[in-house]
Amino acid sequence: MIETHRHGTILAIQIGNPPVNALSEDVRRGIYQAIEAAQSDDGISAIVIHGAGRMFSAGADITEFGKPLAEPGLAVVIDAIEASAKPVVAAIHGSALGGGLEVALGAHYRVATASAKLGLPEVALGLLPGAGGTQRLPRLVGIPAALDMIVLGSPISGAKALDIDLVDKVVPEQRLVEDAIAYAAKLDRPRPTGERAVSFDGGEFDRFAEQNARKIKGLDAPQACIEAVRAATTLSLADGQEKERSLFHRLMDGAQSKALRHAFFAERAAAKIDGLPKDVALRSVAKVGVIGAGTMGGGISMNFLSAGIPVTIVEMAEEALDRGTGLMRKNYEATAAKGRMTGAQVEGALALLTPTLDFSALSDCDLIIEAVYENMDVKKEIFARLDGIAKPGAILASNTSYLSVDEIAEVTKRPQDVVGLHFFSPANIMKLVEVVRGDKTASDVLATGMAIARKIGKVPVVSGVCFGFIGNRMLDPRLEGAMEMLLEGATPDQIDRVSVGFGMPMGPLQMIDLAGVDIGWHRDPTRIESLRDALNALGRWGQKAGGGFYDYDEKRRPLPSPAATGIIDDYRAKAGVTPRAISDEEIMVRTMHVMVNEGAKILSEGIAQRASDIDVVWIYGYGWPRHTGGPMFWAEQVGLTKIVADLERYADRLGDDFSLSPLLAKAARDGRSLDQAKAR
Ligand code: 3H9
Repeated sequence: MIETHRHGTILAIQIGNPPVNALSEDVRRGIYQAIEAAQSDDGISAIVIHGAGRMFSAGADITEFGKPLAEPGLAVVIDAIEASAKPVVAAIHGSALGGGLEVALGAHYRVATASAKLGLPEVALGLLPGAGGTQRLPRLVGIPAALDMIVLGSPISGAKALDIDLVDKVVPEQRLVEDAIAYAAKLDRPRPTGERAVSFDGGEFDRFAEQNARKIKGLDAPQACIEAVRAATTLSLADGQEKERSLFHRLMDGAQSKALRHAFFAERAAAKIDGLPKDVALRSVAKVGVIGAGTMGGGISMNFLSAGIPVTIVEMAEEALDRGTGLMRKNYEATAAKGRMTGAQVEGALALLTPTLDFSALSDCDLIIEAVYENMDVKKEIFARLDGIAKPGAILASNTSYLSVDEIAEVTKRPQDVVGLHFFSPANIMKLVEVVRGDKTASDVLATGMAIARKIGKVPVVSGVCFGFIGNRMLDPRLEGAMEMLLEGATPDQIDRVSVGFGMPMGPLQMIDLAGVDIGWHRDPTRIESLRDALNALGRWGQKAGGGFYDYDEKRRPLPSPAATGIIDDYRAKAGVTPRAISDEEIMVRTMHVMVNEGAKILSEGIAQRASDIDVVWIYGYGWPRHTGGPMFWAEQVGLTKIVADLERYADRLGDDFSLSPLLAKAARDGRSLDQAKAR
């Protein structure tokens, strides 16, 4: 865990706790003992702390949270570092995050590699830096930079850290420890961070709150972070730390942190595939083909281009190809205009793109992703053609969002090479990819699908084959519930407000407006068999047509629509429906609880490997509020017994297709989690 080495009069303390050098009990004790022993050792003049392996340290050991704290606590260790009579230098490479950076803040001097990542991401776990970070960082870098790092949780590079005086020197990675030792050898006295005063003008907090109001609304941790940093401006280090500690414990006991910590581990659990050897050899993906230059195909291609992987994109007609590539350029340029890419990066990415009308140009691609519209016959035709031209061993993927990957694979002579890669719109931005495992998908194809998704910055989740996979299958009852309640008497705003109030980015009807009210429409305005038909017949196809359930202002904000209200009223009258009052509770059950029920079915059928995978799908694919942990975690916190009781209470309004998931019923009855109930 902790190794010490002497280099002349310098003591090097090395943290070795793979994979991320988390500051577990043994590590804390080891650092503490080494620092204490050094104080009375006349042969030691200064100390260097560094990390073994990939990084300095990713911070406190999150797996220890919620258990009784084993002494010494991290704050005690860091106070001992700061109190050292001999100068202490932190030598940082890889990541110094959370408690890891707090150790470095307790040191008297810091050297780092230019590419090191320094940050206090505790806020993402619903916490604040609880080992002095909120008190020491403002003393070193001032209030505005400290607020950015602590409240927003955004890490900075070693190079940037040098600019803001967070580190004293940048050194090359291969000479990190050596240079840190040389640096330490020249130091003659400690320089405790806690003795510094914080410089501020008083207006920083208001300016920060104003700029970030939207990002931190409704979240406990950012508010507490601000409060803690404010304490640093008036209190001594010791009193400030006392304040920090009490805020930290309050957050740790709260529901939001529990959910956010669940989300952290859920995301990592999703990377693990049942029944797959960990060391399965991946197929190499050096060149990608994309079929279809529509919005999806273009967005998918951009991910690979941005990651430096060449893409050949195929369309049927010159005009569609030009439109698609033009849109990609426009999207890249918009990103550059926001300062997130340079002009050279835009040109560099686009230079990797080969647009073509020649299908056979895909023959040298290692991974080919079909992204044409949702029609089984068209997809089968494409895969049959692909089978004829793709090189042996190429991975053939479909971006289908509902259709059977098995049926698509059947038309090829290599069903083992076929997999689903379901991206979410806009595909260049949304993080989720459902990696759909067909009956015959080979292990290395599945593992490569997961790995390549991660390589382009996505969060992949494995799904089995069923209509709509994990995400869209759960979306269906949610949208259906919303449409039915609209017919029965609720207004669009009333329905959507319940979801937005819960923390979703938009309600179900706003979502239909965004995707297109006319998706799947038969396009015959005289055939009106549903409320959606009635809206479509009058051109209310959603945002793209200026309005659907809502009208939209120039900033695309939804406004109540008299036109839509008229159409809805007429349709209700024709359908002989007398509108009734619908409670928010009923809306909740018919738009949220029904998803949980469907999720439980997805779990029991083995479509999802574990309940937390479903949470990851909804957090990253649909903007489910992360601080509630995802639909399945949320349901377990509310209590499965209550979820079931609510569903049963409204059962007669949930439609003939509704049936309670036996797994959900069983878990509720036995007082177990869904995963536990499934395992039994
Ligand atoms: C804190 O410090 C509180 C203090 O202020 C106050 C205390 C009093 N602990 O992400 P990866 C595991 S809060 C335990 O796949 P990467 C992770 O679960 C902490 N385990 O690697 C995974 O396990 P498995 C503030 C941890 O290279 C394995 O390590 N710090 C921790 O893609 C590999 O992780 C943070 O929030 C941990 N702290 O990314 C940083 N971190 O293999 C959290 C990771 O069994 N960590 N694991 O699934 C990260 O952001 C990323 O792990 C990191 C590496 C960027 C470091």
